[in-house]
Amino acid sequence: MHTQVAIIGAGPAGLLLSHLLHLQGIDSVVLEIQSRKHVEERIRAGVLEQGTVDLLVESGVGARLKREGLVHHGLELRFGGRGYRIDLSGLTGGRAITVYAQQEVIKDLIEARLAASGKIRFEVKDVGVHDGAASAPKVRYQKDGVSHELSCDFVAGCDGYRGVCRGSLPPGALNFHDQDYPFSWLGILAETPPVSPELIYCHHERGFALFTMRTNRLSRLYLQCAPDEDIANWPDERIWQELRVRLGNHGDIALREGPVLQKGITTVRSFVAEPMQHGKVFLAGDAAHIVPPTGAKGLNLAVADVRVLARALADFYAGRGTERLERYSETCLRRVWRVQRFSWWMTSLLHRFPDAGPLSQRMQHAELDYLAGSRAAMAALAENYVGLPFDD
Ligand code: RFL
Ligand code: PHB
Repeated sequence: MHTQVAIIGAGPAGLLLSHLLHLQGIDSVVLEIQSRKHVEERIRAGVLEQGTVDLLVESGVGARLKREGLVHHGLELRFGGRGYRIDLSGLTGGRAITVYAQQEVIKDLIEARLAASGKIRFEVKDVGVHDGAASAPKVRYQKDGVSHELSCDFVAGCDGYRGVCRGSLPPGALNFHDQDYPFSWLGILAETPPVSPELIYCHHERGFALFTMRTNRLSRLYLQCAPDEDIANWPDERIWQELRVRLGNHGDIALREGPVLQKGITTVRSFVAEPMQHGKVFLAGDAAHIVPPTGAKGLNLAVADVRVLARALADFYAGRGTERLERYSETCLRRVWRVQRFSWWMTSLLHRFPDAGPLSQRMQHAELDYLAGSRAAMAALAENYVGLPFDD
């Protein structure tokens, strides 16, 4: 079988790329190791930048997002016993973020692809990319015990951090930049109303906590924990107790304990693979980079990558040349590094670093204090949080 673009991975990057290519009349096949149910239920990100929302709406997959997404014009930073509102919209000329769960974006994209007879192969096995540097790359995989070979013009590696595409490239083709942090995030999804209509990022001497939401009845709550934390050490009562302590008493809607629907631990990491392309293989999203979750950027960065890739492939197939394709990695990496910097900065600002001495702690408090009193510093946070403008 032949397709123009073989897309590995049906996460936000792979599905949106397939959708954007379809709008340009470009054929693709998406290969996914998990089942449709699994990818539609996987709980992850929740914050969409303005540019992400605009792209989803403009490309025709934003109707439910517009109806059900919660538009937020601000967020709160809480530390030293006080809360400070960052007026995201007031500081950015009216831009905002939208809270809409990643798995809802996934559902909307899968529905749109299937309604347009798009080809998504779920539950494939042993995906392998061959001859990625050649003019005719091939992707081999197994489905229901049968071996398949897909020949294509390009491979889009949208298979996340643990995928196979990055590793299929010759040794030395990419450089890797990697940093681990001395903590992880313990996250729960709970059936309880949010304590505030806006997100609350708390810096506390016992560690960072984040109060976010999915709907008016569903809260998403995170706690900084040890990097190698065993989830068995965190029965629900301990999580609620710790959340209450780190939130403090600020006249919020009371934090009510509700059924915990999901509980998990997320590694906090910065990672970049450079360049994001080799031969006919283009990496996008988490396959090429990971940001710590504090800036809420991973999904948004995946969307920004595939926007660039879709435009570059559209130019190529319309006979407008290869310039955008050749600049793919350079264009994406400019944004990737700026977003890495912001995510690292938010992480450094808000977490408790176990080995930080008194000087580093005082510096951190001074930076929080400066932020709380400076419109310019708040504007810098707001501008990055709502999302930097697309480059081209
Ligand atoms: P994904 O979503 O990991 O999708 C990759 C897909 O590839 C499949 N796959 C393979 N398919 C075929 N063959 C193989 N060999 C394969 N190996 C893997 C996988 O099954 C999967 O379906 O990557 P993508 O598309 O690049 O999207 C990235 C985002 O998912 C990720 O960056 C965000 O979820 C990160 N993130 C957040 N991002 C935000 O923008 N805002 C947030 O608020 C936010 N919060 C978060 C987050 C991530 C979290 N976790 C769990 C990592 C909160 C958390 C807790
Ligand atoms: C979420 O809603 O899951 C979320 C929000 C903000 C973050 C990370 C995760 O920084």
